[in-house]
Amino acid sequence: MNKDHAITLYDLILASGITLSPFVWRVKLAILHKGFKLNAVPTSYMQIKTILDGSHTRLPVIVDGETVVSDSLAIADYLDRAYPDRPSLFRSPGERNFALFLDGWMFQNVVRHWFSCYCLDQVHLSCPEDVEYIRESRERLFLQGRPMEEVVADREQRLMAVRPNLEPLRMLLKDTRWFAGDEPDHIDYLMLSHFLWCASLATFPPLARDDPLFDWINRGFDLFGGIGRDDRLHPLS
Ligand SMILES: N[C@@H](CCC(=O)N[C@@H](CS)C(=O)NCC(=O)O)C(=O)O
Repeated sequence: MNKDHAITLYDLILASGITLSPFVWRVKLAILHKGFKLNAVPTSYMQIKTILDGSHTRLPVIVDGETVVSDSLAIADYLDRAYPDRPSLFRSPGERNFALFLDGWMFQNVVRHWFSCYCLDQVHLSCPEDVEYIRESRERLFLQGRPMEEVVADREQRLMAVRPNLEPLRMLLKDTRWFAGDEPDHIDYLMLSHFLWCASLATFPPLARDDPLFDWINRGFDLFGGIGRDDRLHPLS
């Protein structure tokens, strides 16, 4: 295979064509970090079952030559295993553990709350064929059957209340340029993927303008020619 070949990524998109899924965002960043070209195939939720052999139910899925890999963590591990001569996504097993911990912490303490504030935006911004599925499945699986309009009603106050939960990230970033140290790697991409997901949906911003996290967020959104500088993304403050 050509050393600069493109890796195909089945991308999960909103109606505007922008990526939605945090799991896809992190894989996009990972492929670019490895120095590959990205061949993103826009895919709606309803189209997932039509890709490749029809066996896939979730994205991301990548195709690299003859190899098909699904699941964002398995994809990162595959890229490091298959291309050890290129920049590592995880520089050590300890760093990988820390990255997984931080990712789980972020889901539990921040993303879960943000989701309940932005679920209705997802319905409004989804591809037409996804709208009904997203509303029904998200209300049933994640919102205890409550109508989204009711769930998001007090979101402005709740978004304010989530801001202090991000304090451990602010503390950490006081002493380090990236979560991974002097240069970003997959720890930063996992964390950036949450803010990119949020920006894909946030018709009302989650953060204050003077949030010190913006130093890192802005540098992250500038990576790879400005991956987070897309007009279809919403401002985070
Ligand atoms: N553990 C998987 C999770 C992937 C995942 O849950 N993807 C969601 C999008 S965020 C999906 O494809 N959902 C399909 C559906 O809900 O029908 C990974 O890390 O890739």
